[in-house]
Amino acid sequence: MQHDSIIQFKSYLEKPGKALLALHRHPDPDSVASNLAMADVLREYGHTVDIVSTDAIPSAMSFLSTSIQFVFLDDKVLDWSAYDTFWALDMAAGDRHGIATPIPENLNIVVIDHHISNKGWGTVNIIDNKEQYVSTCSMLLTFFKELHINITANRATTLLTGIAGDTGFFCVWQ
Ligand SMILES: [Mn+2]
Repeated sequence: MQHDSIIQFKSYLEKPGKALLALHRHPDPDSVASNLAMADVLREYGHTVDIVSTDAIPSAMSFLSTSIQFVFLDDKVLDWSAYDTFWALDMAAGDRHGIATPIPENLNIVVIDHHISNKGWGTVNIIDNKEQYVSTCSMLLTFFKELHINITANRATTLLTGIAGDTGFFCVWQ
């Protein structure tokens, strides 16, 4: 991971605010898990956090931490002005969240994503252009370790779930 990516990540992490996180449509384990792990760390750093979703989450993932309640946007409407920063994890493009309300132009957006198709649609773009990471959860694991963020048992389980999901249970040569 490039050093400047870590610096950017750290600077936003250490600036507590009102954080919005969102699952991508038809949320998969990497989307759910990366958002849960990031939300947990953001809270540790003093941010208030909401995770929104426009789709239901497969019940098979219900074993993951429930300390953070998902906000389901059944009408796909969101008041973006309630937030300082949108942490867009595992979201290859700016419309993948399915939210109908347009994103205000002045909102800070931190994109953290492993999809090579991601063109960098955020204010800060931490993207794996070299296909070094199999999942967004793998990227977070690297960031957390580099910054000496405690990988609690809950965070480890959560990140492993995302990595297992995106690799078809580690059946990817990378
Ligand atoms: Mn993914």
